[in-house]
Amino acid sequence: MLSQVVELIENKRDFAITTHIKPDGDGVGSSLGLFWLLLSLGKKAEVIVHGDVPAAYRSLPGAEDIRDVRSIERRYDAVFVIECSDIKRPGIAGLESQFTVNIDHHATSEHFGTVNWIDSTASAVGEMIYNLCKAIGGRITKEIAECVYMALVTDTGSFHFSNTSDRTLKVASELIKAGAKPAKIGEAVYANYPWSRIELMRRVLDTVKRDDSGKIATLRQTIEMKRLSGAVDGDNNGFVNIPLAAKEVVAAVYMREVGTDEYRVSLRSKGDINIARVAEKFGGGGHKNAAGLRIIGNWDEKESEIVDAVRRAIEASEADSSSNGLNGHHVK
Ligand SMILES: [Mn+2]
Repeated sequence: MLSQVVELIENKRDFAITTHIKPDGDGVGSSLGLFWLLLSLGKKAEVIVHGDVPAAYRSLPGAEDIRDVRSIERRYDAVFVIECSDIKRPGIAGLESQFTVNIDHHATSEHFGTVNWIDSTASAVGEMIYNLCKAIGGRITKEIAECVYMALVTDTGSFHFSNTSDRTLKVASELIKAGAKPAKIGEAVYANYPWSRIELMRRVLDTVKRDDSGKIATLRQTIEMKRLSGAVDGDNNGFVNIPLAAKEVVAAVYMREVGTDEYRVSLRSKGDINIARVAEKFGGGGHKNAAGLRIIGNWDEKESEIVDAVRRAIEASEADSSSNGLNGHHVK
């Protein structure tokens, strides 16, 4: 819990911070926010991540010093593990034998850390880092503000997903006061992709269809589309949400070919439709409005099995309520 984290930061001095592979804005922003907090307290800290930092987050202060690490080389007083469901998620060998501090806002997180601080009411780990800064009596520097703001903006879909609370906006307001620039950070995330994203989007959108009810939209992406577009990882971020812009569409299924007869599937829904239940039926998981799974088999057959399951989830939600707000939450 928070008090344990405060105590260990006060009593130790040599830290590393890591997050999951293919980190999102919360992973990178929270790691760097904590990094700047530790430095401001006179501690030693470094951020270590398996792989490259995605382009959207490279303009954050401290991002250029993040080290690509696959295996831990030495003993730290403690290693903070940000936004990970288990100790394997960072993809860094040797983490198990360190003193680890698990910081996450997903209720499903395993308590794998030596110390565990899980707050499922936080919109993002970024919100927790802000709380930590306050609890430890630290000052919100401009660097901390920019990094934590990035975490909030990306995890809440620019403050419109269902995890956005009055606290989230209060924290965001404090961060802006401390020097975070919403327009600059928004541009880094939403207007900073390579052209290959547009090429890939054009091809994927060409496959968009709806079922007979008009409520479920499907999208497909082949390996060939990715190749023709010259696309890189991350170029397809958010494609699954595009059909949800239509009023009558309440669920979207985005199937991405990753091998022979093998697909990664992203699912999204609006309101009370529990799309996580659908993902679980196929061995996947996620949140109520955002989930994912991996599936093997014939494309048409698997797509219709998934669409049928989504249809049943829609019927179940229509049967038990009339709520229909626009919701969503990210999946790690
Ligand atoms: Mn998060």
